[in-house]
Amino acid sequence: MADRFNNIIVTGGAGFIGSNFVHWVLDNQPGTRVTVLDALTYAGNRENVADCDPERMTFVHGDICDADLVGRLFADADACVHFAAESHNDNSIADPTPFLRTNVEGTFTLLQAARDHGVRFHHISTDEVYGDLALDDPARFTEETPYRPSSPYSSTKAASDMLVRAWHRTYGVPATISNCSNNYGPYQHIEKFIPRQITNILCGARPKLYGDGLNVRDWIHTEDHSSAVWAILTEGRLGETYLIGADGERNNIDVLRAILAAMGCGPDDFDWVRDRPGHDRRYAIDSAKLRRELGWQPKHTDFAEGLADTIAWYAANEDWWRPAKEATEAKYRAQGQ
Ligand code: NAD
Ligand code: TDX
Repeated sequence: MADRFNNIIVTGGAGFIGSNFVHWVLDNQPGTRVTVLDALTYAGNRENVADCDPERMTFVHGDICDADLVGRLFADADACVHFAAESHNDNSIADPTPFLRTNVEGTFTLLQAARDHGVRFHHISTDEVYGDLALDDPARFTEETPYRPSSPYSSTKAASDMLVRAWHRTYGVPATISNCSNNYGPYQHIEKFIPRQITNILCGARPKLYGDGLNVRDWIHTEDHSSAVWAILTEGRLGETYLIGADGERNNIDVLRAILAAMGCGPDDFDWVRDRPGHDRRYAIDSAKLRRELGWQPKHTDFAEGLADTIAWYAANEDWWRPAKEATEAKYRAQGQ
């Protein structure tokens, strides 16, 4: 089935997960060409896809809210995998405005083009649409869990999911949705938890832990997210939602102490800082549907090994992250974090 998709648009392909997906497709799907559509916000970096074969990857610098541009690109595409978003919870608390525009209006603009041109649409979403779970709750999120988003970010992602469902049911847009847990790996912006702490240590600064450090996230390597998205794009049932997760629940202080140990620091070499307002306690994904229906399995099941590779990547790519470090930390300092 995969060769149906000769030309796919990847929105947000210069961001963290989008660029990893572009590399995964070029490495694993020889029949597929990719058109990256990315506005290169503070989170996008042209360098992330600079090494891609120009015969197979075209980069378009543009906004997903630009209906004329989006319409032109969709006229020549078989499918769109939609990663572009404002993605950081702390930023959404400081200023929700760009989250409404990109995550809601941008998804609407793409759906209209998918409808006009009959393009297969896969929407990338997050487990955060389901709110949070208590630490002692045996439950995990499934496709049947009610939506209960907490933050401005997750509420705009929930809104975008609802648009996709409506455009599928009302207009017959051939769409699927995936809701994934926390990703880690190379090319992640240094505002996010794992790369912030690694790059702090590399700079000689102390890592920063929010609240009591007991919040749980369900970690998945971004390469496993890519393989799951491809399975859903090519084999998933239209109109369906699939949860993506790799059984990687860990609390923040354990992850931080694993980073500290791997980088030769002591277990208490960090600062406790102000908690995030409305901070979700725990995320946990049950990915049984994806595994059962599509036979997907994660490859990166050893978190310590994935973390060591990620630390090595940031240590070897200081030129990539250094230009953003001071501005990122200045923003956090102003928020008491
Ligand atoms: P990111 O912030 O690293 O990248 C977002 C990309 O989108 C950037 O390249 C940016 O330039 C681009 N972009 C932003 N606004 C745009 C616009 N208006 N037009 C065109 N491009 C625009 O994000 P990420 O962490 O790679 O997340 C990608 C997707 O995955 C998002 O939809 C996010 O909600 C979802 N997701 C992320 C995680 C995670 O752990 N990071 C987990 C689950 C789901
Ligand atoms: O310095 C920090 N210290 C800290 O304790 C930062 C940046 C974060 N944290 C905590 C907050 C969270 O409990 O670490 C956890 C992870 O934080 P983030 O990396 O900001 O991720 P999160 O808020 O869980 O959201 C991520 O996963 C779901 C992505 O950013 C979202 O795009 C995705 O939808």
